[in-house]
Amino acid sequence: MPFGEIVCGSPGSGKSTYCYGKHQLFNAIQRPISIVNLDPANDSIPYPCAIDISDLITLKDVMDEYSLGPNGGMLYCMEYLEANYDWLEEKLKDLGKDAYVLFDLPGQVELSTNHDSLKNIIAKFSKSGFRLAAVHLCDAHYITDATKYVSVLLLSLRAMLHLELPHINVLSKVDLLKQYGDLDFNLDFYTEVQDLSYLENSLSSSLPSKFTALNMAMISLVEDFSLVGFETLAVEDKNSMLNLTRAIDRATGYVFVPPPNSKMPPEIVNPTDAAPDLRPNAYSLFSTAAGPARGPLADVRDVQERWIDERETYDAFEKKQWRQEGETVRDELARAGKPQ
Ligand SMILES: Nc1nc2c(ncn2[C@@H]2O[C@H](COP(=O)(O)OP(=O)(O)OP(=O)(O)O)[C@@H](O)[C@H]2O)c(=O)[nH]1
Ligand SMILES: [Mg+2]
Repeated sequence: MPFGEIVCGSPGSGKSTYCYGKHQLFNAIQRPISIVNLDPANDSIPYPCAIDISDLITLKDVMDEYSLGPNGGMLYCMEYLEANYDWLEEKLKDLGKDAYVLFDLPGQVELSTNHDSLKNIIAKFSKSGFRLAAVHLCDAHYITDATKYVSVLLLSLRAMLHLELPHINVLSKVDLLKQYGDLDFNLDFYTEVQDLSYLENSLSSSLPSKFTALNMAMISLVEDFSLVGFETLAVEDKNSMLNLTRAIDRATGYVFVPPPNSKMPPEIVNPTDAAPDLRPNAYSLFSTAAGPARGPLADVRDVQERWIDERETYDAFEKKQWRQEGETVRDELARAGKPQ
């Protein structure tokens, strides 16, 4: 059964970079992955592309031929893809029944909030057997301002209701948060979306009172649905990528069984050295996969410590580790008489 992720989110939220990062991570752990570029304006694709919508249609051709602007042209491209779904279906079949496919979408938010083509295409994926999750990236910069955070909450809720898939919202680029100054609350306040009434002070200090009331009304709408929450992502950080991968696997029900004799990074499976409660139970792989997340940066308070409170200390520590690893490799090469 093929599995996959619909990677969506606003322009520049980090979708293509995330796909590339995931490609590198999955190759390292020998887990299957194929990436489908569904952005017809993506002319500098960073990752190896299994299927590219540009082979079917490009935004530039549509804009030239029909005198459309970039937004109208993008919607046309998606409608064209929906009408020519056979093209995509044939190519997806070639990826095999055990494929794990990332669909890198364009940044136009209306595609995941109110336009029907993407939703119809997703329905066709599901009909052909795909188990999918929507991975909705939001730039973490938005949590630095209460009004922007409210807009992100609404956008995320709207995408969840529209796409009707198992849904993971992600605050991307958390590694940059520290440079935007102090947050009003700890990171877990923004990721857990528990008691948003605390936002009232921040909202009333930056807006006329009538807008504060409107914002508070929207907040209570988000709270009433009680659906929105966020994972975090710093794409260059392996632990961050592994934790997000785990959250997505739990949403889709994917259980990764490594190929026999494969060499795994120590953080993932270490059957001999790990404490018993950290070892996967070969007889209940699914319960292990669906169990509580453990390991580095699994808790959002650790993410806050890593990227906000103690960022310099961690950066210095990692730099030292990399230097030591480099020296070890160099020494080993020298001992083996190989060129460095
Ligand atoms: N520091 C940092 N930068 C990131 C991260 N993820 C993405 N970026 C940067 O954010 C910028 C936008 O990333 P893209 O991957 O092109 O974003 P996108 O969502 O694909 O953009 P569109 O396709 O235009 O909608 C790039 O400069 C990336 O290097 C991250 O986790 N940390
Ligand atoms: Mg992109």
